[in-house]
Amino acid sequence: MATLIPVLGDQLSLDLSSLDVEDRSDCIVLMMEVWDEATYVRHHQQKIALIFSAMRHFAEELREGGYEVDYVKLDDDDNSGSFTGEVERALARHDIDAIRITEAGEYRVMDAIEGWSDTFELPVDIRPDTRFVCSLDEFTAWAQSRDGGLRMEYFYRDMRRKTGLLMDGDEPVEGRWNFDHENRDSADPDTDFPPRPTFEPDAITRDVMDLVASRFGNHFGDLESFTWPVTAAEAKDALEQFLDHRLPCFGATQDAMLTGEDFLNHALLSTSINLGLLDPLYVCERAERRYNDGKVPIEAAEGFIRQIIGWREYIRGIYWWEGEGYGEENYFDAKRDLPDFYWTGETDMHCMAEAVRATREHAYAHHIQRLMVLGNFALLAGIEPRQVQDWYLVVYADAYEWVEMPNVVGMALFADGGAMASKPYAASGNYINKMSDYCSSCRYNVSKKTGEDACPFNALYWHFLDRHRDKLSSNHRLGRIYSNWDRMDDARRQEYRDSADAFLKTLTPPQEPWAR
Ligand code: FAD
Ligand code: DLZ
Ligand code: SF4
Repeated sequence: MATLIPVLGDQLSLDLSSLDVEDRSDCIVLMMEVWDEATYVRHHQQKIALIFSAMRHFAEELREGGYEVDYVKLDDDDNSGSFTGEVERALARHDIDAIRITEAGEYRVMDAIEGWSDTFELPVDIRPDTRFVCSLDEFTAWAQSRDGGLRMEYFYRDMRRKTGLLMDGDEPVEGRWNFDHENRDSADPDTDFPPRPTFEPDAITRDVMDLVASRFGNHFGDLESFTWPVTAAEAKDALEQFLDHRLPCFGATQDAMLTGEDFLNHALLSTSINLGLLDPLYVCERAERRYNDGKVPIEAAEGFIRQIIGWREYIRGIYWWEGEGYGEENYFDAKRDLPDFYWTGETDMHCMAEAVRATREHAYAHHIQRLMVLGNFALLAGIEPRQVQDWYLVVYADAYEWVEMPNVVGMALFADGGAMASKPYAASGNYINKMSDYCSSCRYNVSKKTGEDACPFNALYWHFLDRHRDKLSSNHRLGRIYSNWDRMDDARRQEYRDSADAFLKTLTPPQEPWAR
C-alpha cells in the first residue's frame, strides 16, 4: 500500500508540503498533462510549452531525489483529460490507500479535489500551500481586522515586520516603508538595457514545443521565441542575472515604457515564482542581500521586495478572501466586447500595438503595459470584465486565475467597486506620453483632446468619468478631477462625449472565438 501524491503543474517545488514525507518509498507521485487544464482557456502557446516542459523536468528531478513518479503525458493512450480522471486511472494502476495533495491555487481545481474523498472512498489529506509568506488563515484574520477597507500598503508593512526584510528592529530601514515617489522616472530611449536572460530549449523542451505546435498551433502567440527558464537551476540563474544587472535600476524605471524595449529592468521572474521553481522569500532575501552589501539603492530593493511580499501576497489573499463570485464582479456594468486588436495588434494606437506585439512574441508584457495601457483602455472603453479576464488568462505565461483575476477585476478594471484599490487606475494619453516614447511615433496626436486625430485615451478618459459620475464623484481622490470637468463649458464637454462615442463605434469584436 502506498500514498498517491498528485503534484499539479504549478506545484514544482521540492519543498512542497505534500512531498514532505518520512519515507519516499511509501509514495507514488502522480503528474498529469491533461486536456482540461490545457484548454479551459486557449492559453498562449508558450504558456503551455513552459508548463509541460517545467513539469517534465521536475519529474526527472523528483526521480533523481528518490521518488517514484508516474507521469502521464498529454498524448498517452487513454489519457482521460482531467485531474480526477487521471487520479482514478492511477488508483487502478497502483495499490493506494490514501491521497495527499497540496491545496490547488484556484477554485476550479480545489472544487474537484474536495470531491475526491467521496468519489474514491479514500482519505484525502489536503495540505496548505506553504510557498507563500502569508497563509490564507493569516490573511483572513488580517482582512477581518481591517475596518476601513483592505489596502495593500498596510498589509505590506505587516509582511515586512513578519519577514524582517529591510527592517531595523521594529522600524523600516532608512526610516520609510515606501520609496515609490523615487520610482516614477520615464526611461531614456538611448539607455542600453541588459539583455533578457535566455535559456536554449533542450531536448525535453523541444519535444514539448513539437507537441504544442501540433496540438495547440492555432492558439494565440509565437512559440519559436520560447526562452523561459524551465528548471529551478535555470530560474536561479535568471534571478542572479536580474540581481546583478537590472535590480540596481529596477525602481527608477519601474513605470517606464519604451518602443521595442519589452523588458527594461523588469525581473522576468513571475513565471518561475508562480510555477514553484523559485521561492518568493528566497528571491526577496537575495535582493535584500544586495542592498545590505551596498550594491543596490534602497528604492530599488524596497520597490522590488514590495512587489513580491506586498502585491503578490495581497493579490493571492484577495482571491481567496473574495471567493468564487469575485470573477463575476462588474461594478460599472461594462458590456462592450473586447476589440479584435487585443489579438491582432492591428490598431493605430501605437501604445496598444506595442503591448500586444510584446505579448504575442513573449507571452509577457511588463506591469505598466498590462495596467496603464491594456488595462486602462479596457477600463475606459467599458469592456466586459469577464472577457478581459479571459484575455489576460490566455496571453501571459505567468497567468493563473488566482493572480490574474484580482489584478484584472480589482486593479485594472475597478470592477469590484474599490474592494482592492482606492481609486480606478484611469489615465488619459498624457500619462502614457509622460512615461513612454510611444506617442511621438503614433498616428494620433496626444496633445489633441477631441476630434478624429486626437489621442483616443483623452476623450475616453472624460467619457468614462462622466458616465460613471454617480459611482465615482464621492471618491475623495477624484474630487479635483471632477471639478476640472465641471469647469468646462457644456459645448466642450459635449465634444469629449461625441469624440469618444465616435471612436467607440469603430471598435469591432474578433472574428474568431480566441479565448475559450
Ligand atoms: P516585475 O515587474 O519585475 O516584478 C517583480 C515580481 O513582483 C514579479 O515577478 C511578480 O512575482 C511580483 N508582482 C509584481 N506585481 C504583481 C502583482 N500585481 N501581482 C502579483 N505579483 C506581482 N502577474 C502574474 O504573475 N500573473 C498574472 O496573471 C498577472 N496578471 C496581471 C494582470 C494585470 C491586469 C496586471 C495589471 C498585472 C498582472 N500581473 C500578473 C502582475 C504583474 O504585471 C506581473 O507579475 C509582472 O509583470 C511579471 O513580470 P516580472 O516578473 O518582470 O515582474
Ligand atoms: C495551466 C496548466 C496547463 C496549461 N496544463 C496543465 C496540465 O496539463 N497539468 C497540470 O497539472 N497543470 C496544468 N496547468 C496548471 C494548472 O492549471 C494549475 O496547476 C492549476 O490551476 C492549479 O490550481
Ligand atoms: Fe497611445 Fe495616445 Fe500616445 Fe497614441 S497618442 S501612443 S494612442 S497614448
